[in-house]
Amino acid sequence: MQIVVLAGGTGGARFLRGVRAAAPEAEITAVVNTGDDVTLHGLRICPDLDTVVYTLGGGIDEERGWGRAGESWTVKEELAAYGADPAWFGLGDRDLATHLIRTRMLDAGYPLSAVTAALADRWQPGVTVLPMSDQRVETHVVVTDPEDGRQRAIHFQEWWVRHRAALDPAAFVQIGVEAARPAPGVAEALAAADAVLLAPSNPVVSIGTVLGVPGVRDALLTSSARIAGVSPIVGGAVVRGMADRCLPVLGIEVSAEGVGRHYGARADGGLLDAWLVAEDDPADVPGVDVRRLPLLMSSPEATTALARAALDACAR
Ligand code: GDP
Ligand code: FO1
Ligand code: CA
Repeated sequence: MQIVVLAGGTGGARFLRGVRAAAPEAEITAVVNTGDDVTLHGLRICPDLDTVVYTLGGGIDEERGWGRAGESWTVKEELAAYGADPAWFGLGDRDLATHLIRTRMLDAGYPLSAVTAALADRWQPGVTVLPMSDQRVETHVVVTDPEDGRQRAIHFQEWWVRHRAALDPAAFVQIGVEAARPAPGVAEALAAADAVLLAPSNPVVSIGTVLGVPGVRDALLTSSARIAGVSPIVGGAVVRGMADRCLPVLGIEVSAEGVGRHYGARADGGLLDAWLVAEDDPADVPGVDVRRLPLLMSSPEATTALARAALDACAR
């Protein structure tokens, strides 16, 4: 069985752990958002790719949902002692090794997909981890500068980490997306898929960014596989993170129904054959097979059950 999962970082990675447990014999391909990627201190950092590889490879710090377990921050402290900007983005000592390897390989001319495969080789995630694209695509956020009231774009990481999404976002812009193409293997995996899953990831800056890469949506829709999505909104709220700060920018209601309608029914040119929502959540999504079940990935068992239900929704 061949499964493709579109994913961001923390939510996507945890869901992927469940898919791997629910379908141990399957060939699973994760197509991961790279819009969060950023260059800081001269290093190329790919948060969602690293969260997926660390989580599936057993290296993630579970509580943070990013970076390495057993981390130390000596280099970060030394950088701060030099007054090196930015101090607001924490690079752990163990995590730094990943960014050093990635930056060296990118500088040597390897595409991001090859770099990701090389890093994953150490971690053995048990799924194929593909960046959505080998071309650089960065999410920037248009905000009104509190100092001078003028609109300007800041990198997503500055908005998310430095400002904790407190600056009202006027728009999300994926710089470079027009020139991007799906990474090698993405279209092929979608063409061969028996099941395609939209992880319970941020619908705007994770799933939305992946879908925005020219060619991805077409590859999804020409796939013979059924497409099932899992709502990242439970009880009208995010489970964690700040997707509720992102959804209104696209006029999407912060609800399972709102996100489901946003993805849309495949019969109407949208993406979904099925939509998984929490048991008490209203979700009238015309043309979509809405299925209700516990949606919190609160334990490995719960996560596996959720993943299994998503795969069942793809079964013919
Ligand atoms: P990020 O890139 O680190 O922000 O992670 P993702 O975009 O992959 O996922 C973030 C989303 O995961 C948030 O909107 C959360 O609401 C959602 N999420 C986190 N834990 C759970 C969970 O247990 N169940 C569901 N349904 N969604 C979750
Ligand atoms: N998130 C934070 O809130 N604070 C940090 O200092 C931080 C550092 C960091 C370093 C490497 C990395 O891969 C991720 C990091 N993140 C940090 C998380 C990151 O901003 C988010 O995981 C995603 O980009 C948001 O989806
Ligand atoms: Ca992310």
